[in-house]
Amino acid sequence: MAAPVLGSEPVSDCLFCRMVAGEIPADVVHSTDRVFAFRDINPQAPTHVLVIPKDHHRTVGALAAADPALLAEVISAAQDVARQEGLVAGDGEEPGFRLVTNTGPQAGQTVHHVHLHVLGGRHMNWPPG
Ligand code: DGP
Repeated sequence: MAAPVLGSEPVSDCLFCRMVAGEIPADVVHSTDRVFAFRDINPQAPTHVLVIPKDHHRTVGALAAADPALLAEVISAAQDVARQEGLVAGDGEEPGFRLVTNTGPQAGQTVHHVHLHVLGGRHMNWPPG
């Protein structure tokens, strides 16, 4: 049977589904019933955490269409991670962070289970490469 495109069932050959299932180790920084966050294996900044829904959805657009409340939970978890990592600015303070979600090959999406990159701890340039 073909793998689901918009469905939420775990996908056996999905790296991130396997990390959620505990089959592949992850440096977990945040976990709830529906959301999971772990450090990126190839960090691009002092803080580089990936925040994902535990359910499998391929892209942010697919998740928004299938379960907008879950997308809100993922964004809220990213904010919690940023706070936990000391990246949320207080009044007049310096820190900040960037949320990135790559969609499709031209944008550099390599893992087809939607994820938010939480990047911080260094000055960010714009536009991104
Ligand atoms: P993207 O290129 O936007 O699809 O991001 C995928 C990210 O996943 C990339 O920054 C590297 C990360 N990644 C790939 N394999 C692993 C892994 O086995 N463990 C962890 N922690 N991260 C991984």
